[in-house]
Amino acid sequence: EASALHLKGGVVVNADQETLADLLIDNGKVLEVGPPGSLMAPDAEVIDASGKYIMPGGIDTHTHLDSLFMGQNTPDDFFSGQAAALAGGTTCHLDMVMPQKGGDILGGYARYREAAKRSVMDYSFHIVITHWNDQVEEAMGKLVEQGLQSFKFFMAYKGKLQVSDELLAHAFRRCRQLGAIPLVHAENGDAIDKEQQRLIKAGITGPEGHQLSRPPIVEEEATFRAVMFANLANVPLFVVHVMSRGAMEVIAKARTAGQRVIGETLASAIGLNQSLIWSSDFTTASKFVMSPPIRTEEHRLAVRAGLAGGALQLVATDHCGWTSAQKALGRESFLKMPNGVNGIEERMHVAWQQLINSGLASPSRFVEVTSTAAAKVFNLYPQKGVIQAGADADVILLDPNAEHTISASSHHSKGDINIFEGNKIRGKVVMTISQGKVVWDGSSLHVQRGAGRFLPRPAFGDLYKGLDERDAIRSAEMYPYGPVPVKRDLAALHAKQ
Ligand code: DUC
Ligand code: ZN
Ligand code: ZN
Ligand code: ZN
Repeated sequence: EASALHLKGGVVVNADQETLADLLIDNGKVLEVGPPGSLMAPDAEVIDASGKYIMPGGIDTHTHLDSLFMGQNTPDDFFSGQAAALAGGTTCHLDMVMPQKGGDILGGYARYREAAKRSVMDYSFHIVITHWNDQVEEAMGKLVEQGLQSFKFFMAYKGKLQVSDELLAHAFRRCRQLGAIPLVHAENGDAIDKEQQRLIKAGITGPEGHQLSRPPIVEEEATFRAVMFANLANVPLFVVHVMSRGAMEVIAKARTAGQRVIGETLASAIGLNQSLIWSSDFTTASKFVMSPPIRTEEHRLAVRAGLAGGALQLVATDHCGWTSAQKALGRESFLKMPNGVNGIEERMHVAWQQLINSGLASPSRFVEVTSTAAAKVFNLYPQKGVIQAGADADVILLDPNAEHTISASSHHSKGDINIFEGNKIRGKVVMTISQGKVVWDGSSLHVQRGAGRFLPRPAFGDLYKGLDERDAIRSAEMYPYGPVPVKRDLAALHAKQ
């Protein structure tokens, strides 16, 4: 049993306001927030938060822990990946359940639930769907009943994960019917496949071939197509890893027209440009190979401004950090290079540097794009994503004046690569509190294997009835057609289709 905590003298930041306030934490929850000096808790451990921001812990909406991808197992499992996350101020994440051989969706999900028993912080999942039949439709219904309300579709990785337009059309309707939200990896896999063949034939086999085969337009086109299918099915849409200006503009335009589209960008998109991909040194270039690719400085600045200004809604990581030995598998051909980069530990610091130190955004907006929006979109709010009485005590203290440098030599992730190597950051998470306990004190981790909890997330519908419609992210009324009744009778559901 952890003792109660009394945080004094800090600035409490939520998505809607910043106030000088004290905070009482007990029993894993925020007990009270009040004016400085107003809270009484004689037995609580006092933490001096003066000069620091007190913010909701980060929520990373997009990670790949303990996963098999492109024939490789990710170095980070739920223990190491989450420990790294906590050291970087992220206290909750949503991991991608990748399909297993044979495509058994419920079996694949069960494997992840088992792997997540090592967890040190709270988590949930998105379920990746790669094929379609009656069993899949039924499995989706069962998963929604178990508290999973988000399904991911890959529009790239031809012959492997890629789904057809026909599947998207059918699956988006199924999501709408279930009150679930579809996620898309938006890149035109057919176009990429042709470009890859053309480049390999021309003898371009290095990491630059990866970059050349996936230009921004293949991302923009697929984003548009997904938005169109979501419009047809009258379902909200979540576009993962928006890396380019064009894709962002497609999303912004749809939102302006009233469509519920959520754009997720990444720490790598706002923090880095692609310059090092063109390095003649294979080891250097290979570190940055991910899909969609990290783009030019022009795109970085556009996406960063979009995140600050509201064209994009949140920032995640797509954390899938490989070792240099795994990256070396792509020496012969970029087609064999495991795609992916680290970020689960660095995201909060990179976002702080890029949004706050650039002067583009306020601490409130930082909280919104790193935590609150994620909680709302994925139905974890107000348990997560806000500091108020009754919320989970997932809280960070950030010292805006502390400086540090990101490096693989000091990170907690198991990969030996850090794409943000050498980045100097002003602003440091000096304390992370997870479930009411101090798990990171600015230099050491105090985590407990198995402490993390699976968070069931109800489908949209009755839950959000009556919430404020003007909410920035408008998740209160995520569905343009109003609250969806959550039906449990699959036979009846199917008969209606
Ligand atoms: N892209 C990556 O780079 N890694 C993991 C999955 C993905 O789509
Ligand atoms: Zn993806
Ligand atoms: Zn991913
Ligand atoms: Zn059907």
